[in-house]
Amino acid sequence: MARMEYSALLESVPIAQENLRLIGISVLSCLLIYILYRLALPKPIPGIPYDRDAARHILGSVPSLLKLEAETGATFVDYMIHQSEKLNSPIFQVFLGPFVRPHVVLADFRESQDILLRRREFDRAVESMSGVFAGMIPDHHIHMKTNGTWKAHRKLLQDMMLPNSLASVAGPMIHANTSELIKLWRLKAKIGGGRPFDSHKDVFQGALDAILGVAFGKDFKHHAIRPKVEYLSSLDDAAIKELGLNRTETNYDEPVTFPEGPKDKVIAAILDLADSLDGMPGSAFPKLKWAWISRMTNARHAIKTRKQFIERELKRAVELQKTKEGSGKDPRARAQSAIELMVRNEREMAKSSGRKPNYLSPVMNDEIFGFVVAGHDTTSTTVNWGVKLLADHPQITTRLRAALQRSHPAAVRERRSPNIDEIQGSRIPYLEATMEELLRCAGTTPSVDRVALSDTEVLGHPIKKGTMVLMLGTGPSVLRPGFAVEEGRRSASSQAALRDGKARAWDPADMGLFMPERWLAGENQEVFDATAGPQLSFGLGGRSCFGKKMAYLELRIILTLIVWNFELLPCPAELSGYESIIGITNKPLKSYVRLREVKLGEDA
Ligand code: HEM
Ligand SMILES: *[C@@H]1O[C@H](CO)[C@@H](O)[C@H](O)[C@H]1NC(C)=O
Ligand SMILES: *[C@@H]1O[C@H](CO)[C@@H](O)[C@H](O)[C@H]1NC(C)=O
Ligand SMILES: CC(=O)N[C@H]1CO[C@H](CO)[C@@H](O)[C@@H]1O
Repeated sequence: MARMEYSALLESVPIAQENLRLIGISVLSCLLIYILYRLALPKPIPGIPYDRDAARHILGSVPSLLKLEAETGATFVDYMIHQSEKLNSPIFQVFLGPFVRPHVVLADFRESQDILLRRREFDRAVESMSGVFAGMIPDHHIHMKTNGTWKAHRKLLQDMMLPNSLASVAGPMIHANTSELIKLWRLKAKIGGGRPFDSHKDVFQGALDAILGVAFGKDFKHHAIRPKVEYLSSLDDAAIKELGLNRTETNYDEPVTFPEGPKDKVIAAILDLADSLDGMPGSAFPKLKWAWISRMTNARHAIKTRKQFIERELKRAVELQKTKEGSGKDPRARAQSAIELMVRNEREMAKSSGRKPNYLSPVMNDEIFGFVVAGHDTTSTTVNWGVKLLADHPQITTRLRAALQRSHPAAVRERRSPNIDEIQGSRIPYLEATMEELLRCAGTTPSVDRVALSDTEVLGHPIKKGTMVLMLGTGPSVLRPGFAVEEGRRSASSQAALRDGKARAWDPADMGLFMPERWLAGENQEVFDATAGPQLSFGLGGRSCFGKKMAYLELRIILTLIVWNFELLPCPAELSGYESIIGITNKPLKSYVRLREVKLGEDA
């Protein structure tokens, strides 16, 4: 009816018709824009503290985040910690862009632990993990809901983490490859005469070699560190002088950049892919997401190279299995790589569910590549933080070296590094404690995400199904004093855990310090206690780190060999400090080392 009248009016007044239409369109557009604007504005969850300015901005918290980043070099995790302090609250919400529902941030270990371990209504936050990994490894279980498919995927490589596989496959491989890194660093320490150099790439590539060895076995032909060792060993005095690597009267504090020599193509492809992932966990922010997508196009070649080489390795593993079966021996007993175990598991899983094995599927390809990706950046970042922390705490490093030397007397006598059997056969509480403390202070993975599967409560605040909860692993209650929380606000299971004596907390007076002793118990600090206090480095519960056991083994081997072979001397101030950048992991902005070889027998 109304429309009829309206058009009748228009027909009767033809001159005004055009104007009216324009006005109508303008009003409608304004209304639409206004509605869109209102829709795009953050919709705070009632009762949970937030930054008032952010709630009034269409981009929510992003402008203040970028501002803090520009002014102080802070990462988004620093921003979260900053917010918790500004709002003086263990729980708050942030708004990560238009049309995005609020993210709840939890800066309280006890409640995080409760969510991760005991609360069924929370699961992996698939969207946030997918932001990071979906482009590269779409069929990997890391960004799947906890369901049957996830379980089947995890089964493919699960027995790689059994003590037997770790001892016979991972240990020797990691040790051999880390020894190669030690060789490289000996050369660098000698050629540079103790000048500082960037350790990041070496550690990254050493860890890559190690995990590639574990994944694909002894015959894998692509190495990152070995060509560098060969290249540096080939330089004579004249070349060293000409390249400006030598120490002179004046350059002791100047970092040396060592030439790298020729690079392996497959290694280069993997490194390119890893680089393209860096910057991803910020993908809640559109700017970074676009950066990622455009880089993906550049990374296309690398993706193809990687798919092809893994397919080749898969075929090789299938052939190997056939040969072993043909020889009539138990193929499992002699599996010598993760990919071999995976092929075997695929065959068994196929057999038990009456289907044909699919050895070259995208799932197989992504699971083994995900093993490499998830496994090496995390570990090498932790080691890079580790060498910094150890260099800045010489008394701790000296104590650690003494503990290592006491535990490996034969190696001291024979003036060599401990071998893999010695390292795997020893339990050294001070080494365990140092590893645990490095993990706590490094903040390699500074937060853990979960999503609510149903309407529920966190610290007494109702949240809706689908809300993401981000738990800080390096903030209040882990690395700095936490907030007081009224016991009644905690969940029932959290309160029960306290009654059962299962709640842990650090002493606020020293929780910010790097102090391995905090993990030691007993009269003479002779017992390592992994549950001494809050630690979120590997996440917790059913979706915690798949590779944790291997990560500990790797850290044990790498730390032992580095501390055994080198004194870590302080670097100049401009090459030191604890600022970080966030890639796949939270990395040190500056990772330099200044090394002096430990000569066994001379200092004893
Ligand atoms: C110091 C080294 C490492 C750190 C700090 C680390 C940290 C983490 C964290 C925080 C998570 C998420 C946990 C959660 O949401 O509760 C995770 C998951 C995972 N990690 Fe690690 N990790 C390390 C080494 C490794 C290694 C060596 C591997 C494999 C060889 C690995 C494979 C994985 C996988 C596959 C997942 C996903 C598990 C799932 O979604 O079910 N990680 N890791
Ligand atoms: C499990 O969840 C993933 C998504 O996270 C989905 O692709 C898959 O189909 C699910 N599997 C089952 C058995 O529901
Ligand atoms: C320069 O390097 C060579 C080769 O490593 C070494 O023998 C020599 O002592 C170095 N010179 C100085 C001044 O350190
Ligand atoms: C890159 C590299 O050095 N890889 C080695 C890792 O360890 C295994 C086992 O000794 C070697 O076969 C690899 O060549």
